[in-house]
Amino acid sequence: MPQLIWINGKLVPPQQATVSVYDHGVLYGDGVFEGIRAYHGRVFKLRTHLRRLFDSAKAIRLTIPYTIDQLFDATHQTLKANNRADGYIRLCVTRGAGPLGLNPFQCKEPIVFIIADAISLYPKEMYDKGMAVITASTLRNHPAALSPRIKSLNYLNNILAKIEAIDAGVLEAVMLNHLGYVAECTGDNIFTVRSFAGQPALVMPPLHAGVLEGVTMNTVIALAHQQGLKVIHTDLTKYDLYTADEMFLTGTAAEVIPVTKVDGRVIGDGTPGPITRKLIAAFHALLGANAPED
Ligand code: PXG
Repeated sequence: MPQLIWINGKLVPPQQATVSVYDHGVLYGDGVFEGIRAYHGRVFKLRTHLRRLFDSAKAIRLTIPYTIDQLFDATHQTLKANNRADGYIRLCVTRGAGPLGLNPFQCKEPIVFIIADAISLYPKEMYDKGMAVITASTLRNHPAALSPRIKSLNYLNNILAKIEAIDAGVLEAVMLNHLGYVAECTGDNIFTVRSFAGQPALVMPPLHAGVLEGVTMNTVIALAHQQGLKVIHTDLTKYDLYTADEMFLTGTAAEVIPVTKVDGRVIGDGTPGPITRKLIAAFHALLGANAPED
């Protein structure tokens, strides 16, 4: 348990870090959040996460009563107050308390809170041997209904797909969009590896397939470019997953994790492939004492 939570400018014990039952974050899932990681006292890509937070807030007409610089400092303050150099940071902005009814503009004070805690999403052996996933029957939110670009407090769409995964005995589910194309997993972005004339390339869904623009995803794309790998954004079907040479997922909590089975079908030769392993190594090399905070 963290010792202190940052909430609207104050560091308080968890029992005192409370929101109202009238908070529209609770009543309607009206709010936005970020999940961020700290490594060796450095907060990985903190400014990129904060920019996405402000973009998500703008997309739902929520004004965050702090600046990016203030939340940057508040995040470090929270880590320090909990003596944490490594861990997981959950930064949430709720619409705040207001009268019953959907109207968000009667909520006068958004609540911003920052939790510094630990997270371990997948067992270590899955990073060595690869993980199995399923494709969910629950479709990703239609972008015209609730854009998957918004990291909102309403995760029911993803939770329903996650339940399908757990029911099927695996930990993650691939979500397709309303057109039947691959979008992303419930909390991770999807990459495949495929060779063209003997040259391996990364092949992945475009953002318009209904994808959250992952911070880890963009980091891995940059690493791939540094390694001279081509990155192709194109619509993928289940067929493209089943016949890929390699597959892996990226996310703040998951980092980079190989996938070796989809719907019970073996991907590639059933072990984490060479491109996946090379990108995992390159990603880990970024997480040292000089981990980027920009
Ligand atoms: N897609 C979705 C729907 C996500 O929620 C990602 C992709 C990966 O994005 P990043 O920026 O993290 O590379 C996410 C992120 C959790 C947890 O508590 C989930 C995420 C991040 C951190 C923690 O399960 N999802």
